[in-house]
Amino acid sequence: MSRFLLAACAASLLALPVQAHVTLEKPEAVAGQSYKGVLRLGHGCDGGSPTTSFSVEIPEALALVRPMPKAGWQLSVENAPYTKPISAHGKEITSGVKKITWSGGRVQDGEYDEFIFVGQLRDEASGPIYLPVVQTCEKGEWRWVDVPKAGQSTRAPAPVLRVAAAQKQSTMRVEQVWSRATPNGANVGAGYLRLTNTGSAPDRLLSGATDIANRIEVHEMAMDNGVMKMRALSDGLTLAPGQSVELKPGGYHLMLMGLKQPLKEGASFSGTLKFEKAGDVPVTFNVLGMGAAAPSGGAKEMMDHSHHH
Ligand SMILES: [Cu+2]
Repeated sequence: MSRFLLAACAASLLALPVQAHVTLEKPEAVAGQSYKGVLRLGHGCDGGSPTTSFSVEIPEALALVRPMPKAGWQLSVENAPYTKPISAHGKEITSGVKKITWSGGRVQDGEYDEFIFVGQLRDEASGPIYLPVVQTCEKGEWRWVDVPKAGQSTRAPAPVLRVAAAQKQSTMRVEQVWSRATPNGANVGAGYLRLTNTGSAPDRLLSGATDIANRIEVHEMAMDNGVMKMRALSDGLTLAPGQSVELKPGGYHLMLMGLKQPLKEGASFSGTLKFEKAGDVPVTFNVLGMGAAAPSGGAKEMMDHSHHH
């Protein structure tokens, strides 16, 4: 290979900025969360013409958008009604920014610049979201609007934002999870806890599971012909929004059916509770003494006494 060709290869490697599409500095986001979009401009138009205007279209999945002004540039914003309103700070917002244009500035071909906005991804946003950009130069323009199809490369791809689903926050608060020691040979055990439905819809505790028993049922104690009896709640235990329910000895409780090993005071074991809406919630049961009535307050006192005497 001649010296000339080598030089030409090196030059083409150095010419990489031609490949610098308009991209987002942070191409990943999470549904329901705020997002700061930094659009990066890497070069001018064909022939090295300087950029004088930069506009971006905002998809509906990106709501509550506010552009950042740039010194030396005029900012103009087009608003449009949302097809679906979004609530912010307790208010229904029915329209928002559809297009942002920065114009009247100048970015030379060999320079780099950024165009910035903030917004919030809707809860239901998912997958790739495209933000078409038009870069206008003194001579010509680049339309960064192509949406790539599988296996195809495009000359001027639109900046893409990949949106991940939000981690679902549990709407069921589970506290003070405990159990009672069992005598050797017992084939059932009990579990107790306090539940609070922090969601806005009713939910039901359906059942549970643990490695140390065949299954966990939801039971209640109730008077039947003057006799206290327990029965399985086949429809589960319903909690209204905001409601707290304590599962405790003599009332609602979890029943560990087919206990595989005795429960020893001071030990703990894990399991999951199954809720109709909140789904599977992992829990750890702390095993208290056989006579324990609750993990704090009176029960603790009782236990402490039993140790002292
Ligand atoms: Cu029971």
